[in-house]
Amino acid sequence: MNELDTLVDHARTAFAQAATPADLENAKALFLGKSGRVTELMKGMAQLPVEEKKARGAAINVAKQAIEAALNARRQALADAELEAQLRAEALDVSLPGRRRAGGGLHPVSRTLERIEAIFASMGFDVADGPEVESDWHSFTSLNNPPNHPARSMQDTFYVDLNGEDGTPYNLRPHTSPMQVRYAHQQVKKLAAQFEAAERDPNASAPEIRVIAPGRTYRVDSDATHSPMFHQCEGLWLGANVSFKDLKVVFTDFCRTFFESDDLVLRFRPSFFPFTEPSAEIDIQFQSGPLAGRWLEVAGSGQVHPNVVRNMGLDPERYIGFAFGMGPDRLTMLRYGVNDLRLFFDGDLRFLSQFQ
Ligand code: 2U9
Repeated sequence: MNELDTLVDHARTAFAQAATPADLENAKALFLGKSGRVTELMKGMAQLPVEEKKARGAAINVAKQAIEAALNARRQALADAELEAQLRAEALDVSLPGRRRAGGGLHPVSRTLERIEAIFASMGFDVADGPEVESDWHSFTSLNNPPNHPARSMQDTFYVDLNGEDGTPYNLRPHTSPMQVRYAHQQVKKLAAQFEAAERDPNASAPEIRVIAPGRTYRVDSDATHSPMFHQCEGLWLGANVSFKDLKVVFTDFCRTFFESDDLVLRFRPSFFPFTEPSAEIDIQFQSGPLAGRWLEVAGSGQVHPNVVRNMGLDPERYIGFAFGMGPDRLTMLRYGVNDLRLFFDGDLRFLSQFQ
């Protein structure tokens, strides 16, 4: 093999060993560059006798073309390999099943609220709604709270930087009671003729107020069993002669239905609230299951205070009845065995998807 064949062989080997386009350009420079081997051979022709130059030049040219052909072949091979790698990386397996959007579902507390509403609707209760930003009168004064009651303090209630016409600041309602006051006023206006007839004719059946008020409420509090935003559901039944007995019957029926436990036992513990008198905390006791035998507080209740009946636009001499307040978040924790209230509001789908 002569020197030119050996040169072409070395060039082919060097190009074959170039792993990237940059390596290949460096290898090209060694053979075809300004100071490459082929350029040196061409320069070396200057010393040859004239009759040898032509043949020598032709032979070097053949070698140069062979080296350029090897260079282009390697360039193409590297480009093909790059394209192949890119196509493999971006390959889309169209035979894979489609990525379906996960189905949504109801939040566990929403399920509880729907369940509470369905049970009380079956007992003839209406469902009230109302504003979450409330006036001082609806949240406190109408409910017989004295001016300096601790519930009004900034430690317990969130206030909005806006005052009502009476100069008192608006608040984020700390309970759902205001909706019941609003509902009663609406009913008195809507059923005015019936209320007036009942005033005139003692035998006329007095219209009743029978309503629950579920919704979000806000208090300055936060730990495993308290959240700044939580849910409450209060209930109210006012009529000519709605007694504490009716409260015990209605709430016992509700709890046994809600917890699907016919032998659930309730106890009514004397307590105090400004808006009811007498007042009672309500505890339940399961007779079987993991919570059997333990008394669990689930609500507060009582006969509506006469001042509150009056603030609802009714005559407390003619309308009496009970009210209660419970925490749907707490009922949900009991029903599903959840021990940290904050889990409901973190938005972690790993927790929430267990309730679908
Ligand atoms: C009107 C008149 C009376 C609602 C009531 C309670 C007792 C009570 C809380 C306990 C903790 C709710 O679960 S909780 O967050 N509530 O204890 N609420 S009586 O009394 C009313 C409401 C509206 C017009």
